[in-house]
Amino acid sequence: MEVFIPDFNFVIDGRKSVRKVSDMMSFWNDKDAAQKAVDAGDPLVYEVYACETTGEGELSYALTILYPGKVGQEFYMTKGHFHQKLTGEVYLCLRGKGKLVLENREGNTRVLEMSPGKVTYVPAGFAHRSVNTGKENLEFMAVYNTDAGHDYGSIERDGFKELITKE
Ligand code: PAN
Ligand code: ZN
Repeated sequence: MEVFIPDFNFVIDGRKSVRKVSDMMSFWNDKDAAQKAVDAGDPLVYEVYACETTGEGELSYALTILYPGKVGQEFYMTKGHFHQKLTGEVYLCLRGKGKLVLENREGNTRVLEMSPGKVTYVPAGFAHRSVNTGKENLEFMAVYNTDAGHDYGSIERDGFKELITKE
């Protein structure tokens, strides 16, 4: 019997989201500092390259490149989100230094270190935000359920309790 073996060697498919300071105005703690940064050239904060599969039960994955910098006292960070479905996620840090901030709907918070080779698990039900506290790029791979869905609205409205201003 002939068995068809599909090629599962997916690569990052080049889909790219780009976030500048101006794309995240409601996420920054210091709005005046954010406006000044926009007026001074609106720097790039992060970009995401993803391989998004389709189909129930499948996994998708993405590489994030988060640049070093600050808006006011706050380090450059991702917007952060909850997953719409109760699903966890695995982060593998490849380069740089930073923090992964977790917070659930009850307001329980954890701040975890990110450094090259470190694998971090985001439990289901926890919003997550990455923060670059170093002087070089923070680069990491995230693996998540294809059906997870991304809810940014709750973070845009309420923010995270933890503001990362120190290394
Ligand atoms: C990551 C994030 C990525 C960008 O792939 O989507 O780091 O952060 P924001 O989505 O908060 O802008 C992930 O957690 N995916 O589920
Ligand atoms: Zn996620």
